[in-house]
Amino acid sequence: NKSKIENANSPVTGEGRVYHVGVKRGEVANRIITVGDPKRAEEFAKWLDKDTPIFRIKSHRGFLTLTGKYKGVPVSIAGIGMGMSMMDFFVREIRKVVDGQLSIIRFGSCGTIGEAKVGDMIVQNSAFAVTRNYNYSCFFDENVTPSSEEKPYNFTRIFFADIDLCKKIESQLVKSFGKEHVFTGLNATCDSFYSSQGRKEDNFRDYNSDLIPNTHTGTISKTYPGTISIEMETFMLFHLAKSSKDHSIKAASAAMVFADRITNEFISPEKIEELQKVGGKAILNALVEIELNEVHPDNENCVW
Ligand code: R1P
Ligand code: URA
Repeated sequence: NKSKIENANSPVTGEGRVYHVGVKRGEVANRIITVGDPKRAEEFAKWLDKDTPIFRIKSHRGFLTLTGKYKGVPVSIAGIGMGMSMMDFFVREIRKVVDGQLSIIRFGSCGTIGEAKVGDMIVQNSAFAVTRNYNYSCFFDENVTPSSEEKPYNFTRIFFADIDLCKKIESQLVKSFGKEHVFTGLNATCDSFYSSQGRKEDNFRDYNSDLIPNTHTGTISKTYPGTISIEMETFMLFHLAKSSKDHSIKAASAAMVFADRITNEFISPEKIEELQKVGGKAILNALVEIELNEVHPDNENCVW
């Protein structure tokens, strides 16, 4: 049975497909762009070389992988959904089925808490995570007075992107959007779009009003001054690249600003279309420019 999994520790089907992302060796290139929205992945795939057919696979867990060539170089574009755990599934499972070095660029959307405006581009050269402190006493009992050391949100240390890859992305984005629309800096990856991103909601007790209080002086900015963007995956990508045993992953991240968390402005659907078109090409250019020690499987197992 080709779909049977023999090993619970490393779930791969008899056919060699990783359990969640659903791909096998030869279906994913060493150079990868990850996005959250599968429609964005399809949009980027329109830039791929027309003379190589695009391989497309959608997994039962919502991962979409598209593989083809860009300027003659094999690349994959993946729609992975949202959140740190989806990035964790993706990076770990892809690492199992691709040999040689990997270059992974996330191209997402984000909120700004810095100088960038809605519609600008942010190159995230470093990232920390903000996670809900599930043990915070008030989450358990709203009548408890928390001790002064207890905080409702935790902050990790900072992990870094691959510098060369960042520079290439930055220069491609500047070429496409102009210097005044491209910002580079520190990103906060949050474990919720809502609570740990400081959104105020009527239905839950989140104790998050200090995180981003519509000024640049919230707990996020105080903990890490200079934080310019917030989103939900980049930290995990940088963290896994750093903790890969053979240091074989070059990771970087850029994002389109969809939300201004200081003014509360949100991007229009028309502007998203426009940014994705131009941004996708810039990111593909950066992806194929980077030096990489690629290992391609033999022809019969390879989709490109
Ligand atoms: C939330 O709306 C989603 O948008 C951002 C966040 O990281 C989160 O995944 O990125 P994507 O547009 O790539 O999904
Ligand atoms: N993505 C996020 O995670 N947050 C925002 O505010 C916008 C996009």
